[in-house]
Amino acid sequence: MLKVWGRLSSVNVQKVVWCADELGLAYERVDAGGKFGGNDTPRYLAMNPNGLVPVIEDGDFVLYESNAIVRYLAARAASESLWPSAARARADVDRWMEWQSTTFTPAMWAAFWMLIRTAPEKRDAAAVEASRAKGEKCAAILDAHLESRRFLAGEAFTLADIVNGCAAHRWLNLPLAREPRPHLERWYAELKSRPGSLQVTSQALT
Ligand SMILES: N[C@@H](CCC(=O)N[C@@H](CS)C(=O)NCC(=O)O)C(=O)O
Repeated sequence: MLKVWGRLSSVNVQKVVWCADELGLAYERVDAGGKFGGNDTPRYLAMNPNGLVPVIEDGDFVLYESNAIVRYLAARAASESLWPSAARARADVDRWMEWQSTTFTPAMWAAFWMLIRTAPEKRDAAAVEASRAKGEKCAAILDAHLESRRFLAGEAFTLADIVNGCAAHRWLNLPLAREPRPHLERWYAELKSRPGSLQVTSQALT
C-alpha cells in the first residue's frame, strides 16, 4: 500500500494527504518529523537526504518534495482534472503551485512560526508584522484572481487549489488581523466543503 511519511501539522504533508483523499487512494500515513522525530534515521535519510517530510513510498518507488508527490499521484491516477495534460492548462496549474511554494507559504512563514510555534515571550513582533504584510500581498493577489474564477485555474478544481488551499488554511487561521478578502474566502469555503479536504481544513494550526 502507498505509504506517506509525515506529521499532519506540516503544510507539505497536508498537500499529499488532501490529494490522496481527493483521488480516493488507499494509503497509510506514518507520523514523522516535528515532535514525532524519526526523520534523521539512516533509513529515513536514505529516502530523503534532506531529512524533511513528506516522503512517499509506493512499492519500491520513493519520492520527496510535496509538489512532485502530488503531481505523481495525479499522474498515477491519470487524473486529467487535477493536473490537465494540455500544455497551457498544465502550465497554469503549475504556475500556481510554484507560487504557493516560493511565494505564499514563505511570506507567512515567520508569522506562523512566531504565533503558533513560539512561546509568547520569545515572539518577535516586527518579524510577525513584516510577515503579515507579505501575506496580505499574497492574499490580495489570490482575491483579485478569484474574483472572476471559481477555482485558481478556472472552473475546475486542480492541484493548484489543493496546495494553495493548504496554505490558505494556514493564512486564514493565523491569530492576526487580516483584510477582508471576499473572493478568497468564498473559494476557501468551497474547498472546505470538499470531503477530500477534511483532514486538512478541520485541523487547528499546531
Ligand atoms: N520543499 C519541501 C519542503 C519540506 C519541508 O520543509 N518539510 C518540513 C515540514 S513543512 C519539515 O520536514 N520540517 C522538519 C520536521 O518536520 O521535522 C517539500 O515541499 O516537500
